[in-house]
Amino acid sequence: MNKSKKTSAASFNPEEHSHRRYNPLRAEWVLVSPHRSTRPWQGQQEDSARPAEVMHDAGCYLCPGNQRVNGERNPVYDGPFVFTNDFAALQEEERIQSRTPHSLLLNQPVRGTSRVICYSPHHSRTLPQMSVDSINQLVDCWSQQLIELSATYQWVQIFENKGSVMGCSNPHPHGQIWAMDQLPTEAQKEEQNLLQYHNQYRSNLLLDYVKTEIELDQRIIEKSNEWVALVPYWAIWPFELLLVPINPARHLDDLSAAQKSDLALILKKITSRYDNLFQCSFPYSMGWHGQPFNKETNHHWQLHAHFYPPLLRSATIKKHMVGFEMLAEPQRDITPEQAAEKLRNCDPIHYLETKI
Ligand code: H2U
Ligand code: ZN
Repeated sequence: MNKSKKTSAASFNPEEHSHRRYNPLRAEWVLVSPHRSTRPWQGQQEDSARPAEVMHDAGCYLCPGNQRVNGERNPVYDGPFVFTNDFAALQEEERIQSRTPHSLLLNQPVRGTSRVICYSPHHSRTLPQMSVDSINQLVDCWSQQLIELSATYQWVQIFENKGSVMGCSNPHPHGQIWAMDQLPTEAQKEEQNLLQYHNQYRSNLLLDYVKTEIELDQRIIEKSNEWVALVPYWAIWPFELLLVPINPARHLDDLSAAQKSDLALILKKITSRYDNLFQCSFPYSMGWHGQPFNKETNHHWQLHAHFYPPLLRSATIKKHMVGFEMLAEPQRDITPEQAAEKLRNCDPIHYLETKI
């Protein structure tokens, strides 16, 4: 036995030493290596030449009045505009399960629909550059879509892929809504873990978590009377954010007037901080998670949005989920606390907006 090894165990400081953090929403771990982030910060800002504002682009499939790929013409819309995706990933027809040749070859038919949501008629104005009024209209639109689709489908996934690095195919600011009759994998994980916590503690996991984060105030980026945006303790992506109402709300269609009126502004502020970090249009995938529409009481659910941005050190240097991450578990160098500090040091007013 190597005694020297045993006696040399030093005290553990999570700000310096490698450790793992637990994500209670997914029941998964992330490896954190803070000692590696003491390497010099090479965050460089790209050429911050003011990008041209384009109100309307004749060649854009999503601009008002233009023709889409399949020949259909968009109306001359003046707020958010929703249409069924011309290349929908989900189909509305019901199919009957057929036998598969072996229990290892499982499949199941799925019913659903995919929609595209153009945020506004403006071709180049992304979320942080939209007016609070215009973001409010988007929030209303999300909520109406939820009400409509939840009558048929159990899970309504509202999301946005922003930036070509995230695979976004069109610069006109838009998101998507995919609704389906079953819980997709990520929703199923949250459902299971939120329910287990609720059964064990008779309390809501996310409400408890937000309360703790407000008390600690180490990872919070923005806080209003009704919402908090923070880098979660278990974040995987360098500048990942979780946006949660402080008081109960099960989904976007369940917001109180106060929660609703605060949401547009906090969305504008956090996405502006993102753009300001590297003075670029900050790419991300974001989306809303809320209660499934399964006619249960769902006391264990609390509405929240995840922001998963890939950038690490500059407008072009992104984190790659490869190697150890693909084969073992996600890993990060910059700690969530360091990331939170960098985002907190950014202005909540967009760098292209003139300060008054
Ligand atoms: P992303 O760029 O976030 O992938 O979304 C754009 C979606 O818009 C994409 O799924 C759809 C594509 O199928 N689309 C149409 O439905 N019609 C068009 O004319 C252009 C793009
Ligand atoms: Zn456009």
